[in-house]
Amino acid sequence: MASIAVRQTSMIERIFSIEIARVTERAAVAAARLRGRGAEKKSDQAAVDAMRRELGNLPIDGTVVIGEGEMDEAPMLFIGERLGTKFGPKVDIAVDPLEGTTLCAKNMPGAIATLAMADEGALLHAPDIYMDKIAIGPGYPKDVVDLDAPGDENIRSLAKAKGVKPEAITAMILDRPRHAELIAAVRKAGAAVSLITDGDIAGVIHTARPDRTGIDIYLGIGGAPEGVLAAAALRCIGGQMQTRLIVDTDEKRERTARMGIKEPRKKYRIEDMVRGDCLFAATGVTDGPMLSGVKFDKSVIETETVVMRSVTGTVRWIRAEHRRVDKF
Ligand code: VTB
Repeated sequence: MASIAVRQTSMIERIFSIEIARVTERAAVAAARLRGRGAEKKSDQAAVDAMRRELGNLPIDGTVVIGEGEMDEAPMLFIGERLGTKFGPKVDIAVDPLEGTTLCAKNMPGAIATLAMADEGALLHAPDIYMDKIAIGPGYPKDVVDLDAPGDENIRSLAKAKGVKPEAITAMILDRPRHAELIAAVRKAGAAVSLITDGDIAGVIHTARPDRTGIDIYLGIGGAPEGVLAAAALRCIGGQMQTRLIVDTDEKRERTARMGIKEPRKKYRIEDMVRGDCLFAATGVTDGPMLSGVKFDKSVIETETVVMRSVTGTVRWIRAEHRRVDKF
């Protein structure tokens, strides 16, 4: 009896790995219609509406744990919102319907629609505050780099573990004034720095395939919700990540406590942010190094989506042609 139940659960979970692609596809198409219009809020809202509509059709009893904000500040996909038909497994859902609203508004590379799903209680309920992050790909000894070590030291440790000179290492970092010192330290160690204007979920994912992306390590401070989504992706494809919430005001301390976080200064690893198996999906909105953006043809809309499943580590790249253009 128990084994039938287990088989059914894993079958449902396998089916969801395709179903969640539908959700991010719809969100990406909705946002892509507004690419390059300088309309950050509008394109985000379009992605939110589409994602929420599609999630509502899934046979899940889902709760949004990473969403558009707390209940009073976000009308849709707010943290705590229940989604799905309710007839199905209890799951946590983390969403970023449009990661890189500015990239979409300016039609710059790298905007994506993204989502992660895990068993109820498995995902860290991160408030929308900053988070310090460090991530590397698979195949290295545990904790070879350390969130609390200086940037140059991490570059040297990583280079040694990879068996190369620091000059052969490339770090990806968000281009922000707050990272000036970090960038200088990484360069001082001899490594190259690849700067991005937005989009650190993709930034972290890049580290999982350094041979293809040229990125060995992701460093710096970005959004905490994006950190949890990135951790879900790395849980599926392998790699290491360490993070810490930046709780530097009373207001943030309160919000963090309200999310149920008891140790706000804790250094999180992937298994602390995603405590169990998960699914991750992302669809390109604008063309980017990881995913192609949505292409609109007269009768067909093309999307590219990556779906990952931690149970097996399978990564699927789904290029879809949607014929019912009117349905999107
Ligand atoms: C990052 C990045 C996002 O926010 O998390 C960043 O991944 C952090 O915030 O795409 P700041 O912009 O305040 O530095 C985004 O750029 C936008 O959500």
